[in-house]
Amino acid sequence: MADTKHDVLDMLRELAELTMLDEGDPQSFRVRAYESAAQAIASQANDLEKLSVAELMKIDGVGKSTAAKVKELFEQGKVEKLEELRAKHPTSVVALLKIQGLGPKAVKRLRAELGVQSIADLKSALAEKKLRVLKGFGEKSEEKIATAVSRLEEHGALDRVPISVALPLAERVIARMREVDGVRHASFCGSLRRFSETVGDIDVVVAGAAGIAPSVMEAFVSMGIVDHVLGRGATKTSVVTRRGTQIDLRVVEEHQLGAARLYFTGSKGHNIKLRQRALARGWTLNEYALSELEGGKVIASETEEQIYAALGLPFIPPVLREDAGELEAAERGTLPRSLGTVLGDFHVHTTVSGDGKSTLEAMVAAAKARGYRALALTDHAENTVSGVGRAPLLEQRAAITAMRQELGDSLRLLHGVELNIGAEGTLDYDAEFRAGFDFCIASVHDRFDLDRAVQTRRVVAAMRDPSVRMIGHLSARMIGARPGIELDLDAVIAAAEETGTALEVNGGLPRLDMSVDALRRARESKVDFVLTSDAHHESELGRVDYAKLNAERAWLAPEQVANTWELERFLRWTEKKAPRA
Ligand code: DGT
Ligand code: CA
Ligand code: CA
Ligand code: ZN
Repeated sequence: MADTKHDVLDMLRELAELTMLDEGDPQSFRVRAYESAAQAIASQANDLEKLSVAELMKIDGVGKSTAAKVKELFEQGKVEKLEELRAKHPTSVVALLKIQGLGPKAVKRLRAELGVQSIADLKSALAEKKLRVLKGFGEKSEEKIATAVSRLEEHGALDRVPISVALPLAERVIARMREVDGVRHASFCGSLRRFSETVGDIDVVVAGAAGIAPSVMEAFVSMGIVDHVLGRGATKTSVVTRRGTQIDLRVVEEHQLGAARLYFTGSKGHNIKLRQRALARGWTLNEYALSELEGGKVIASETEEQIYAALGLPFIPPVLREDAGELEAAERGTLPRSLGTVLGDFHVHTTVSGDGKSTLEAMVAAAKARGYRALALTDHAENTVSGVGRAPLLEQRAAITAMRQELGDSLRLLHGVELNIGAEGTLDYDAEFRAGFDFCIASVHDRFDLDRAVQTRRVVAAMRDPSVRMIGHLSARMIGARPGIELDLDAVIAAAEETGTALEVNGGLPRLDMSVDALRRARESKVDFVLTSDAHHESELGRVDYAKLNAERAWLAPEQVANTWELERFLRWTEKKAPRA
C-alpha cells in the first residue's frame, strides 16, 4: 500500500493529541517526542514497513518507544496504546480543542468537574454559567470561551471541515482508489472541487470497467482513516473518518463520468440552472446523462465539456459554479479569463528565519524547477517570534547577490522581508534599513483581539510606509481555528488604492487570506493583488496554485494580479509603489 507513511503520521499525530489531553499538558515530554518523530518521518523516504525497530531508531527524532509503535502498526494493524487513549478520549472530547482558549488542561478540568464531554455539553454549561465558578476560569474567561464557541459556529467551523484537512484527505482517498484494478478515473467533486474554504463532506467519484464497484468500495472502507461506515448501496458508500469527516464515494460507469462529475460538483444552484436550460430544450439532465425527455436518447454524458457545449455554453471552471452569475456570463461570453502563467512567488521563507525549513539554495532550485522567472525571499523580521535581526538578513543579501551572478536572467531574485505590523502600525528596523530591500511585505502576526478601529488604523498605517509593497495575509485568520482580525475592509481597500499598496492572495491552505469574500469586495477597486505560497518548505511552493484558484473563484482578472504580468512590467512595479492610473 502506497500510503503507509500517512498511516504512521496519522498515528503519531493522534498519539500526540490524545497524550496531550491525557496528561493535560501540551508541553509534555511524550507529546513533543511524538511530534518530533512525526516531523522526522514526514521528511523521510517511504518504505517504512521494511525497516526494523533498530533501523527506525536511526531516524533522527525517533526513539525506541515510537519505533516499536510503528512496527506494531505494521504488524498488528493497530497500536494498543492508541486504542487505549481513544477509549479514554472520544472524538467529541478531542473536538473541544478547536475552541480558542481551551487547552488540554482546561478540557481535563471541564470533564472532571462539570462532566463536559462534547461541544454540546460545553454549550449547556456555558448557558448555565457553570464555568465561572471553576478554579482557574472566572467570569472573563467564561465570556471569552462563549465568544469563541459562537464565532466558530458562525463560521460553520464546528460542523464543517477546513480545506487544509479536507484536501489532503481527499487526495489520499483518490490515490488509493486509483490503485484498485480496473479503475480508470478517481477525483473529488462537491464543494471541495469548487475550492470552498470549508466543506460539509468530501465527495469522491470513481469510474472504470464494468463491475468494479464492489472492489472499489471494499478498498475504500478498509482504508486506515475510516472510523465507521454510515451507509452502503450498490454503487455508493459513505464513511466517517476518525477525525469526524464524512466522505461520500460513488462508482459510476465511464461513459457517465462527465454527467456524474458535473452533478456532484454542484453547486446545487448551478445544477438547478443547468437543468432549467436542459428542460427549455426538451432535455433532462441528471447524474447519468443529458438526454431527451421523450425516448431518453443520450445527448451527452462522457465529459463535462460535452454537456456544457450541448447546452450552448463554454466549459465553466468549478471554482465559478456558485450560481453567482456565471451562467449568464458564460452565455454572453464574459466569463473572467483564466489567470494564466504565474511568473514567480513573492512570499517565501527560508532557514534564515526561525520557522523556515528549506535553505535559500533549495528554494531557488525549486523555484527554477517550477519554471519561475522571479522569486522574492521574504524571511521574518525581528518583531515576529521567529524573526531575525539585521545581520542574518544582510548575510542573506550577500548570498543572493552571489547567486545572481550564476543565475543570470533565468531567475530574478528579489531580496525581501516580511515585516511585522505592530499594534500601532509600527514596523521593524528603521526606514533606511527597510528601504534596502527589493520587496517588503507587512503582515499582522499578533494582537488579534484589538477592536476594529484600532486594527484598521494599524493596517492603514503600515500601508502609508513607502517601503511596504504588499500587505500579507490581511485578516491573519486560520480557517476553522482562529477568526480574522476585525477590519473596516472598505477603508483598507481605499487605503490600498490610494497608496498603491498591493494585497496578498496567500495560498497556504490554513490561511487562504485574503478570503474569497474579501477579494470579491475588493474586485471593483484599483488594487493590485499578488499570488503567493507563503512556503516554509520547498515542497510548499505549489500552494501558489491554491492562491490562483481563490483569485479565480473571486473573479479577479489577470490585469489585477501583478505576478501574472510580463516580467519586465512586474519588476518595474516592484520598485516603487504608486496609485494605479
Ligand atoms: P458541502 O458538502 O456542504 O460543503 O457542499 P456540497 O456542494 O459538496 O454539497 P453536497 O455534498 O451535499 O452535494 C454534492 C453535490 O451534489 C452538490 O454540490 C450538488 C449535488 N447535489 C446534492 N444534492 C442535490 C440536490 O438535491 N439537487 C441538486 N440539483 N444537486 C444536488
Ligand atoms: Ca460535499
Ligand atoms: Ca456529499
Ligand atoms: Zn506571515
